[in-house]
Amino acid sequence: MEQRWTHARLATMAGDELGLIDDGVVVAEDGRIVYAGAAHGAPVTQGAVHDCEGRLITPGLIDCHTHLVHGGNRANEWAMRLEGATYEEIARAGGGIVSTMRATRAASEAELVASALPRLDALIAEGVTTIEIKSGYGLSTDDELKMLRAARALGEHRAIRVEPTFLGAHALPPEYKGDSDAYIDLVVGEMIPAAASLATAVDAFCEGIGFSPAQCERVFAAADAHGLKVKLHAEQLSALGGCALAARHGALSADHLEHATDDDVRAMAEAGTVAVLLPGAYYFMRETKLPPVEAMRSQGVKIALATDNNPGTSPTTSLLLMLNMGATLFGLTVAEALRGVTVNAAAALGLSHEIGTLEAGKACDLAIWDVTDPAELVYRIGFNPLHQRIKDGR
Ligand code: DI6
Ligand code: FE
Repeated sequence: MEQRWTHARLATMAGDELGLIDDGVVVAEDGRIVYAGAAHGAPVTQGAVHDCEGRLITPGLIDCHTHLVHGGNRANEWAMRLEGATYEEIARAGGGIVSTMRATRAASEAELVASALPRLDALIAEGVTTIEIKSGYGLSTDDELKMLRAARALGEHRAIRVEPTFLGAHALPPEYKGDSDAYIDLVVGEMIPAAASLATAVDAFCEGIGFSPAQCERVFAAADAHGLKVKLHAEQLSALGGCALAARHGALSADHLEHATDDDVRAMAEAGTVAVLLPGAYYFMRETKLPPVEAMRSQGVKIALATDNNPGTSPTTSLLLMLNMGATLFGLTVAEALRGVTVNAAAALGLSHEIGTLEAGKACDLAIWDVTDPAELVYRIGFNPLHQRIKDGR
């Protein structure tokens, strides 16, 4: 079926900036964009016409880094942190990721889906049409697969594209009693082969409280062997060389990056690895070390922004808030912030050919906003001006 959205201001994200078109039209056929551009050049079509009355249309938003599926929450640990305990102290005392592991193991697939749905709905209400969801709180083969199935099921409960990522190397489960190499044996020997049909990418937590670069390298090798794309949590709490490792392996993205060096950024630029910045975690952890945004800019590294929704370090379900935080905390421009949740987020998922811009041939995923100036989307704090969200033309 043909459809046409008229009298719109388009932020197509084509080219290097916002790709603004003042009197714009989007034409779609069978869920795909066949034209996005100036009204005067639009093809003549039949079918439904939607008058946007001057509203702004952006590509549907993309949250390219989340841990949306998880059991329970950690409000209690947050309260402890407010009384002086540190994240690392809580993690070493058996709290942290491992407490979410226990709650996640105790939940059925259906319970994981049910608990994630309100979070997903919050993102959908802000115009999100694609979401990446990681496993990583099961930490046994069965529980990791359960998380991935729950992530996929969310994409059947709602009109949203879900990209499931396998993050078995997120934390060491206590039954391994400190033997992280033995756990990585399980990740590469059993989990990745079993997850290969459910996940589209493999991630790991390269960190002092996570896994070493050498261990992450084993995870990447297994991912390669199963034809899965890779990405990495790198340089969040310390500089371990994760970025360089990710770049060497042609990773889609390296994520967090507060402690990344200029050399890391250069390696990412050469490899085309996207920098996924997570201002919610920076804020919630009261981090003070800023990611090297200026180096990313000058080296031409693509920057994406995501919620990192997770119960420990970023309990946010607002990608619009991340736009504001990316600008206020990290110094991104309006165009950088908005490209970070559209075209560059698509690149971080290896989906540039499918989504992220308003261009012929892409999926007709639109966010129609009750604003005319794109800066309003970045400027407001805690206000949602979404007028309508279109997924695959519907
Ligand atoms: N980095 C993070 O910020 C989250 N995971 C990761 O690898 C934290 C996960 C948690 O604390 O539950
Ligand atoms: Fe994360």
